[in-house]
Amino acid sequence: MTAQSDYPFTPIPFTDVTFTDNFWAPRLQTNRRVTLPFNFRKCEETGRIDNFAKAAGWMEGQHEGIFFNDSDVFKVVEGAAYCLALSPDPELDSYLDDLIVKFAGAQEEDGYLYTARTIDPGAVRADREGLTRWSNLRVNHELYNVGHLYEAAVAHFQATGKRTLLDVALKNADLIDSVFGPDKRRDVPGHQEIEIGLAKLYRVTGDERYLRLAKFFLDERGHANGRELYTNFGNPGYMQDHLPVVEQSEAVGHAVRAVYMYTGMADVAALTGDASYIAAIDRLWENVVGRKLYLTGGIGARHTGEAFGDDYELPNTEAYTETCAAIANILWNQRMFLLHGDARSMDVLELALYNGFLSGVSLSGDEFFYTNPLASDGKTAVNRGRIGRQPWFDCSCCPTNDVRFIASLPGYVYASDADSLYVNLFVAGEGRVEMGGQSVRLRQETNYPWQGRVRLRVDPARRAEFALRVRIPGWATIRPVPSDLYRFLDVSDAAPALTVNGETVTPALEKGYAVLRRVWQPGDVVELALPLPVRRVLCHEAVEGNRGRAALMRGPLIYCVEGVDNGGSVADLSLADDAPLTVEHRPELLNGVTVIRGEGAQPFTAIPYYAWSHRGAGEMAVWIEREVG
Ligand code: FUB
Ligand code: ZN
Repeated sequence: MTAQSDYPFTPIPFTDVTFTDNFWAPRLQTNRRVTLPFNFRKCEETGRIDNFAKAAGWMEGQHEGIFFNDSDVFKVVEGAAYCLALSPDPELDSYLDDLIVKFAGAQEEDGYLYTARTIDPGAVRADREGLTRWSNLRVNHELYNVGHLYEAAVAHFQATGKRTLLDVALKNADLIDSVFGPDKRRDVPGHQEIEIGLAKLYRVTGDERYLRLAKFFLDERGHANGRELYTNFGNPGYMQDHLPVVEQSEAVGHAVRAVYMYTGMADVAALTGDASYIAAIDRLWENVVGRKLYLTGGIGARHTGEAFGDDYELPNTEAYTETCAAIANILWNQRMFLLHGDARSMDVLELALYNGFLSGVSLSGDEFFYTNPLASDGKTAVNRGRIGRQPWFDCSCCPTNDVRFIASLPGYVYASDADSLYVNLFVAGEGRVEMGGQSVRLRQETNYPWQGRVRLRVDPARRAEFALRVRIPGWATIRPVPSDLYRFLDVSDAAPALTVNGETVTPALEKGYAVLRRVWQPGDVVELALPLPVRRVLCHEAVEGNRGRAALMRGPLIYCVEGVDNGGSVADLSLADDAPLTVEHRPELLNGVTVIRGEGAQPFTAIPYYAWSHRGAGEMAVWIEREVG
């Protein structure tokens, strides 16, 4: 295996992009001020942090909670490191220093870090932690936990320049590398994640052993090599161990595991140039986007096994659509963009971002959805056995994932290659990028997603020739998602329009980007006008639950109807195809939302899906019955 450079497209790092908008900037503030400290407090209250002190021998007591709880702390640390990178905070910095001392204390002499065993090796169970190290990888998350450690360590090192956590991570990775490999122990983690972490360790150290190990864990899947292939819940593909990864074409099994794996494959493909990996994840992407994607960008239909369903198995009330799976979908689609430079991946990413992911975090930042169904009777407990948003869960993978993801969001807006600058998301704020050997400042002014006008000031330090590639979202032209899974009911003649310095331009569209190639001058202004009519969306007939139903979409936002706005019930609501629909911005409602009003025989109000369940339990539906006749 020869390491090659990296992805052909490079994201502009989140540290070089700032948000000043009214939609995301407040979310990032809430994440920093509420969600982050809240997550740390919960990790303290639930013994997740004490587990490290106990493993270090500094505290008495048994391991508390689930055997993969270490990973939650690592994920929050990763989020904290991103916050630190964005703005210095001595208190947070020293809180992390203290935590890292505990992690280092919990680490065994040879690098092993897994508090569930170290605290009391006699208290482990064969069917959980495994009686000895690595003996129950199918279940025990020994390798999953440290994948999150590696991601946190790289983030902390990059934010602070301190090697403390990175040294803990490398010592652990060196141990794993000494145990696993083609001539050593041949096994794979039951839950993928270490592959992503190892790719990051490789990037930061340049040490090819980490990249080789990531590739080993991927290549070993689906090959027995002396072990029994992993299955669960009667599902041979539950852990994506049913076939060699390069032969996989259908997304099956546990959704987070699967999509972390596809993300890791993209990283390894970018770093090694392995075309068979790319061919496999391209096929898997077609399968997910064509047959297994909710209109909200959520994935993973089944509660049993937190898993993908069969093709077109996309129930609404029973949808599992875990928040972590929406995050995984975003991580994967960013990588797919970085491989191919195709806006279709950004269309999927944007859909998941504004809908299936965002519904998972309350406006206040301290209540969460684990599952994100597309319909609710308001009575059935679906959110890990509870009704409505919850502050925490025994398995709190989602709240802890939210923290790290939101903090890193500015890194998804822009990207570049040798001669092009890509504008992928529309968020008011500033960015800075090196193009053609000089610094270019970008300033977006927009009230997206409520309004479709985007004013982009392009400020190179000196005249510079490059192509500015502005994403024209699929929803603004032909289709809500880049497949035939969903389609617009009506044809809209409103088309996106672009001007440069006030003059209308009609640039070529390449891979979903309007290509503006010119010599840019300081102060040049590009204006994009994306029409935002309310669109009715229909679903592929093969999805049983959506037959005869329509959903409402405006820009990247999917809407839902909630009982509280509609006389208590939405179950019997129906919508005529020609019923007039109007919009109204309501600054006082749900931190400011644009609502859709149906003005037909049955008047109704719809709100953005992400904002549902903030006003008590009640009925909710994304897909509304179409009135016949
Ligand atoms: O197993 C670790 C995490 O917990 C998974 O990613 C989630 O689906 C939840 O099961
Ligand atoms: Zn989760």
